[in-house]
Amino acid sequence: MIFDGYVNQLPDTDAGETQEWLDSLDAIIEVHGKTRARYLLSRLLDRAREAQVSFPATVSTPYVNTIPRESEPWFPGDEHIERRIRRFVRWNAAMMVVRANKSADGIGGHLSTYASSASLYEIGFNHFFRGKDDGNAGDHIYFQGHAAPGIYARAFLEGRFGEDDLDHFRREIGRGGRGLSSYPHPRLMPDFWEFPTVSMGLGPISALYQARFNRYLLNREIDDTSQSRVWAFLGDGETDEPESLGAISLASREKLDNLIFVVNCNLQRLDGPVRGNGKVIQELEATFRGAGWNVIKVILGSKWDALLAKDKDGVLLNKLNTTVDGQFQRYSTEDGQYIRDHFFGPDPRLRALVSHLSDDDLVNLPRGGHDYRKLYAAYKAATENLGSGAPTVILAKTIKGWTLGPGFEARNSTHQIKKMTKEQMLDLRDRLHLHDEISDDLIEREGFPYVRPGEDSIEYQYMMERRRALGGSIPKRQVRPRRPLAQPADKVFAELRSGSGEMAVSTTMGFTRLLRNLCRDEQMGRQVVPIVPDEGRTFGMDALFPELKIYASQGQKYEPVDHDLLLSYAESSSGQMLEEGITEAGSLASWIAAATSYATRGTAMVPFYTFYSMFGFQRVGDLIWQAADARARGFLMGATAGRTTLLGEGLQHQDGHSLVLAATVPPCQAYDPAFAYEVASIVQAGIERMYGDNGQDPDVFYYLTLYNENYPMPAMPAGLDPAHIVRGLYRWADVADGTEQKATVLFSGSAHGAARAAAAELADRYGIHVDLWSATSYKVLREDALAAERWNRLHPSQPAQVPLVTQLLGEGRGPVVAVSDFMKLVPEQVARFVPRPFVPLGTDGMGRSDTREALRRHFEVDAGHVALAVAGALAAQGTIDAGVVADIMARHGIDADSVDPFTL
Ligand SMILES: Cc1ncc(C[n+]2csc(CCOP(=O)(O)OP(=O)(O)O)c2C)c(N)n1
Ligand SMILES: [Mg+2]
Repeated sequence: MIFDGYVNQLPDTDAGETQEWLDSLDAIIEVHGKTRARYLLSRLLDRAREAQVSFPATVSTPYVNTIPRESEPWFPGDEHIERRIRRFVRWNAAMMVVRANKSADGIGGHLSTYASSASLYEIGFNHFFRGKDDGNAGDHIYFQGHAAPGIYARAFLEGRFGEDDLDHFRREIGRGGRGLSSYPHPRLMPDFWEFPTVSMGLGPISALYQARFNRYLLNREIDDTSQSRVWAFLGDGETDEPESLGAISLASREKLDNLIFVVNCNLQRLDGPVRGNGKVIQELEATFRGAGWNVIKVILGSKWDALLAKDKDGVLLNKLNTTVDGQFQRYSTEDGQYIRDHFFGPDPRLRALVSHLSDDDLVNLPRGGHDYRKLYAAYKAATENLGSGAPTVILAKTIKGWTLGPGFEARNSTHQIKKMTKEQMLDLRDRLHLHDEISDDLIEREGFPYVRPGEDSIEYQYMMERRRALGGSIPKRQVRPRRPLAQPADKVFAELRSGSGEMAVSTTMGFTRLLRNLCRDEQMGRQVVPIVPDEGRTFGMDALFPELKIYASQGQKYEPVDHDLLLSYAESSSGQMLEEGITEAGSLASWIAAATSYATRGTAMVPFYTFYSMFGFQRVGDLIWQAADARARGFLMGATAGRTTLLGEGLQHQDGHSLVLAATVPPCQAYDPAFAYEVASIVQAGIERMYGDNGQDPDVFYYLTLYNENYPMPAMPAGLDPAHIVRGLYRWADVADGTEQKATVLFSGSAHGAARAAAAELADRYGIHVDLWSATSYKVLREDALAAERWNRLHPSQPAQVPLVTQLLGEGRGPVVAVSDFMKLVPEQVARFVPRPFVPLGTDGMGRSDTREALRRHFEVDAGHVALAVAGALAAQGTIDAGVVADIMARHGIDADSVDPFTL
């Protein structure tokens, strides 16, 4: 306990006074009981807080609303009209899911999630969420993915969608792909959704880092983000994802009072209760409060207020505190008699509290999350929290499937129900009091009809006026460059193109230079965002600390231990680098915020996130997929790449497959450059594609592997068109004049060393001349080839297109051996498009630790194995004598019976 280490170590300066206080407490407990004692202690703590007697916060409070009735603000809206609007939204949201499943059985969708959260959204739409029509960026709102039908239904009421649109919910292929996406997907609805959320946990962590990124933009005086709040709506079940809660301490550390989480606590997830035997709201309160958040619980609807006011013995409070969620869920499905007997029943004092209420009244004691005024109070408090330094979480207790009827409400199966019987629909209509609008005739004619109040209706006028006052309809995604990005000067890249002379350097070092040069660029340098996850030193980026400075919202309040060194750890509130600490998920979320800033804020930023390549696609692959959905533009730099190049780290560090995983993400432009000039050319072309206007799809991002092996970086060959580097393959060295080309070796990344050594040996010792090609991107080559193949399949009567890789390699003769520090699957992406015998070499198998030489021998990607592969393929063709093969094996000491590294 906090007290053990505190009270027991301090001298008691007035023992008599202490004893008096203790005696009073004892007396209270004895005479009035523990509940009263607890109440008094809470009052004392409250008073102490008011008087700014700092005291460690208690992490949980009783199971009642945080904002007492007396502190509820005046509600400025028209409750009646807003309720009517809400009912129309509820109705249409339900109809669109039911109709979707009628027209295509099994198409899915969710009825109950939105039904539980309608008020949580509507209060925001009518009173809080800011739009973009005033030219500013507005609020950033992360809608709970499964609540999408409700958001569409509101857009329908606002006239943004028609019935045909609603009828294309989850039908994303017809009508030229203009369906309504199942969940928030900017990739599929780029004018509507801004933030992808449906993979549980990614919404909350992205929202958190978006709020942080807004502060970064503000502190660096790049964009005035002070008027934008970030709202994240999430499910209570969703909070079990590590990403949901794993970063919340950052929000309070960074004083993100521009951030509001709203947790829809319907006590259920997909299969059943979130905490049947516990209390999820209490658990979340403790977690968030412990992390320094402002926690607002909205548990009880207004009708409970009178009961609580009468609860002199604290029995009601005690019952609320001790009833577990599973039981609350049960009460939601039972009648008034059951509630009277079981909740209020056992204790006569409790039973007496509700003796004046009918059974119906007991059923209708609503949860706070369905009480509009309580929610208004919570949202208002949250939005007035700016300046407090604390982020806010609203924990709103709701019922899953609310208003949908007994077949839905709080049922364990409710998450999955997508259909309604006619009776259930009629019941819903009655419950929503929509008889006038939805006549029996209409139902007879249309089955499950949509209904929309006309433009002259008071509901329409009211909701549109509210949205106008708040900056227009949302959600809305807009690419509206408020701060366009100028292209960097060409000289930024010149240093890398000229090579390193005799000096041995790595592509990582080259990239760090490039990053520095980019940041110094007069035109766009300020818009570069270098991001590292506590790995800057590993990549030599500590060199950037003093110049760029590490972003720290509170500046640097200490004198760093290395202050006298050239490369000291320099933090500043206007720092440019984001040093995220050991969180790949957080770093990726930061990167996404920066990489989508061109749209969310109209402020194009160019983020470079540099990380251990092993901990990228593999560790946070789902966030990368989310980035693709969000149309992120930026650079992911997979450093310490290669299963043999990063030596000594073993199987959890040595990456030989991130390029395989990268191949699964369509917009990802994945490159495996060997030389610094290749890195420079790819980055230059990438910036132009993503932020310039060169006619190519700009909604892509780049993944480049970087290695830590040092070698002299060659200058960019004279006459080499940088576009040839970007297209994925170019001839790096032809055979010597006057010799006959017998085979071809393709290399990528650090494997160029083995390829070049093998080529030299084959030529010098055996007169076998090979040309060397740098394969910078098998992914790009494959996608080009697939496109050609598809075109040919669909246009059989027209002249066939020839894939680029087929054209390029069709020029040569003999076998093609491809070597890289990645799995064979990487070059195999193009195998069937290479019009010659194809032999891939690669690092298949789990990694292990040893020297580079030993590892390359082990994985059979060293010079000896490249030479062997070339000679073996030539011998198989009958072009050379088999003796050459045997000679190569003998000279290199290659053991034909060594164990296959894949099996180890
Ligand atoms: C990463 C991930 N895992 C699983 C799912 C499947 N899934 C969708 S909704 C859901 C339950 C959601 O419960 P909760 O967060 O409480 O939301 P509610 O619908 O109750 O508001 C699950 C498991 C998912 N979307 N994402
Ligand atoms: Mg839930």
